[in-house]
Amino acid sequence: MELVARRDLILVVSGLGLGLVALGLSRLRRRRVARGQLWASPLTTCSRRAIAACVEAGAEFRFVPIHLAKGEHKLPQYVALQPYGKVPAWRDADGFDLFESRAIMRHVAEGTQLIPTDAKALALMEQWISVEYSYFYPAFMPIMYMRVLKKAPLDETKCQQLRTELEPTLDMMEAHLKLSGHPYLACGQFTLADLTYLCYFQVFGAAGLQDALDKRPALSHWWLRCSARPSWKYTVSHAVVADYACTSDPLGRAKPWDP
Ligand SMILES: N[C@@H](CCC(=O)N[C@@H](CS)C(=O)NCC(=O)O)C(=O)O
Repeated sequence: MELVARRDLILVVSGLGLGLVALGLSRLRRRRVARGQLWASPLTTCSRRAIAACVEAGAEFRFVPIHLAKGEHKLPQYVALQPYGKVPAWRDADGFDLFESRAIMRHVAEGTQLIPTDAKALALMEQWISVEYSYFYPAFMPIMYMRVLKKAPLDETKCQQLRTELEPTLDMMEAHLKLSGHPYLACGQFTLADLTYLCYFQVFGAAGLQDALDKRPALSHWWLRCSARPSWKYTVSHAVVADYACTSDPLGRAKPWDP
């Protein structure tokens, strides 16, 4: 009898020990802070994704503005960092280089609340990031090029056709937000699934799509909730744009980020 009790005690104590180790490890995972340097143009969608991820993740980073109009993204020293000559680009404090905004957002957010640990929430986050890249971006971006950036000749028929392609994704987001009962796309917390879309909704009005948002109440509330976050306000604030305006040498004059 005494033996059984002792064995049970040992089991309980080792169970508790394992639990504490697991708790410690999960705490440790949550404490990771990205450190490095971000080259970006704060007025562009891809840069905004990366800036918001850095700010939201609490990364310690130097922000290096790249002036697209001056062609700074085509300078050889920048192309050595981003071989396509596009923004953004990232360098870890240990010298590890990375480009592509979605890769940067994942890297700087690793070990933070922006990436859920729950398997289903994580899978949903990946689903919505994939929807953004596969369906949302291809339909939205050409409209943005025509109506906002005016880099392509305006073709209203084409815009209408692209909008028709975008609508099912907006419907799916609306239905998912309504049915899941969650305030955010992947779960109850703000994750990269939400963050990756903010750069587009920021310019929805300018892209002539405001009514597409207004007629979807769950999506409208989600946008209000997300765009009120301090990280997003900073990302689209004059502070970033002012840094951007006063820089002449993108690689030589990195400025410490000042929240
Ligand atoms: N897939 C890339 C796209 C990068 C990209 O196209 N960046 C644009 C701004 S959103 C750019 O640098 N444009 C300037 C150019 O192409 O010359 C990413 O997500 O980082």
